[in-house]
Amino acid sequence: MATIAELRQLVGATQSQEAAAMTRVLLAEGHDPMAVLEDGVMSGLSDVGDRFAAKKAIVLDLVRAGVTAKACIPLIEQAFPQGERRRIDRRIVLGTMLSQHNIGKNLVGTLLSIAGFEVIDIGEKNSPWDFYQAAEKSGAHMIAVSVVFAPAKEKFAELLDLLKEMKVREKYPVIVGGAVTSAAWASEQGADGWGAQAKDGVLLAKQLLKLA
Ligand code: B12
Repeated sequence: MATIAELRQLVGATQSQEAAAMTRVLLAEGHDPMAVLEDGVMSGLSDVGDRFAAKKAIVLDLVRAGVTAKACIPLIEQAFPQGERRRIDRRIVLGTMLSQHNIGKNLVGTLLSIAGFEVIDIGEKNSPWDFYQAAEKSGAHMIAVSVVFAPAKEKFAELLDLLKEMKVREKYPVIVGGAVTSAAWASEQGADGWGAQAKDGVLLAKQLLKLA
């Protein structure tokens, strides 16, 4: 029988094809898709990240890790329970602040969409102004920001300042998550919510938009 630990090992070794094959097997054997994602793929990616931080891996390994994640995650997404397919009339602007890391952001978007929210995905490498403009243009009810590398943290603070300056801070609850963030940091910045995992985005949206 395949184990999630084996998947973690394959993702950590950035063996994309083998990892995708193992993901298929685990899902077919009935493992919980969230556990396959978090304990298999995410933990394997963290292992690559830790090696990179310890200078035991190079940028090419990060690229390979990204390719591996993109080979596995769509398979897992297909296995997520689809809910009632109910539409909720609330728009959420979602994007990655500054960086090109988009895997976590895409997962948040998938889960928000499955939950019924309308997701305005503004993609990667966004500035605070991009989030503000997209929210105003789309008549959004909330802003969700993915912060995956250190320089984006400063920009997140700038986004909250910009919203205050434009006198729309009260209009948009702002939630944040991503590899380099924490609950304490998010609350220091004045974010309305922080999520460790993509699924927290759905809980936060329901709470903050008073749907829970
Ligand atoms: C794959 C990867 C890459 C790939 C990304 C491919 C892609 N298309 O996304 C590439 C090769 C592009 C890359 C590049 C770089 N990377 Co990189 N990368 C990673 C790696 C290994 C995995 C990232 C990932 O996708 N994780 C999986 C996703 C699902 O996790 P996640 O984004 O954290 O999201 C989860 C949660 O945080 C949460 N979440 C995320 N966003 C949100 C938002 C909300 C609202 C909520 C509620 C939840 C939520 O939900 C997700 C699922 O549970 C990480 C290591 C790690 N520990 O994460 C390093 C890492 C993020 N990278 C890092 C670095 C330094 C870089 C580079 C600067 C390297 C370089 N010298 O060039 C460049 C930056 C490029 C740029 N300008 O953006 C560092 C950042 C450290 C720091 N303090 O800044 C890390 C942490 C590695 C490390 N330990 O040093 N990288």
